[in-house]
Amino acid sequence: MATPRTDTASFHAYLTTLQYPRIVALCGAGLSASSGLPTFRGAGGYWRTHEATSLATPGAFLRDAGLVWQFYSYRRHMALTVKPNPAHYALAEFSRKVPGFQCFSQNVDGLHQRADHPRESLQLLHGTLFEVKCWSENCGYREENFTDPIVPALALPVDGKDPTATPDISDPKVPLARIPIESLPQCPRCKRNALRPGVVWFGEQLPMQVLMNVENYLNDLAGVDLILVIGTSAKVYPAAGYVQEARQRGAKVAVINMDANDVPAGGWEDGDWMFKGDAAVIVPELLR
Ligand code: BJW
Repeated sequence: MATPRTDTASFHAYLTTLQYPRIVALCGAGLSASSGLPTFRGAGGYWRTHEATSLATPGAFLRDAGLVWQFYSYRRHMALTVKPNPAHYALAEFSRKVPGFQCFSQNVDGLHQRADHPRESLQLLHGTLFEVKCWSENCGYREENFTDPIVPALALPVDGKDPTATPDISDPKVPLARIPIESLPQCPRCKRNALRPGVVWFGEQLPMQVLMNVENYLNDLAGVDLILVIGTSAKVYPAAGYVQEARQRGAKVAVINMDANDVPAGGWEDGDWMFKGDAAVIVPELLR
């Protein structure tokens, strides 16, 4: 297997050779880690005693919609509390400078949008925490929603001793209320079903328009010059497959990750880069 380069000089030199750069960033939870949001896998990948990914399924919602809503309500609250970091701003700025740049993001936290990332160069592969939709696809109701908490039953508990403090319900030692489905957000259109978060769970199709935008970009005859793989374990498909697809269209691969072992499927090829460290520091350096 080839050894990736680690110097920013060769990376910047490559960028200067591109007349009409066609560059993709595939982003994951590590991009928002230094903003203070946990990732899915590894040490921070648990919510209470649950693997975060085990709550991101339609089956989990069917089994215990109250628990799944508590998980998402907590994450909506956290995402609203934190701020975009320098990497979100650098990606937004780069997209204003480079017309052939596209950001394919798996993140649902709304931080790209709050960094003013231009909408036309942002493909939200896994939806957003700030859209909710009817559980029934036949009804099809969906709305943007930033209300925190979205219903009173999902308000964070108040500390018995200090009413100004909110105990951290991601800590399994903090008791969690059982919330009946009737107290969860209800669909205002069909009035028969609960609403659910507008994110893409395992086994669900990614938004059709987003899939089309991604495939149109990757299949463009102009090819792809570079794919930046930022803060993602690149284990979840179809997103993970975009690295190989970009390679097949001529792209070099640059990985930005805290963990140098998080290598994209297929391994390294000549001309790739691995930048080990915090995306919030490295991405602005690379895209300046
Ligand atoms: C830092 C850092 C710092 C830390 N700086 N770095 C092909 C093969 C095998 C399986 C499949 C396949 N195709 C489809 C599947 C099934 C499945 C899948 O991929 N399974 C795999 C796990 C094997 N895929 C699906 O089900 C997808 N749907 C689908 O394919 O539908 C087909 C279909 C067609 C027609 C009809 C019906 C269906 C859907 C996948 C949806 C994933 N959803 C989630 C939850 C979203 C909602 C939510 O947020 O709760 O998306 S799961 C979770 O994983 C979330 C993330 O977006 C996604 C990726 O995780 P990410 O972002 O990479 O995070 P981590 O934690 O894994 O990595 C963080 C990285 O950051 C690490 O590397 C750290 O080192 C690093 N890091 N701090 C830089 N400061």
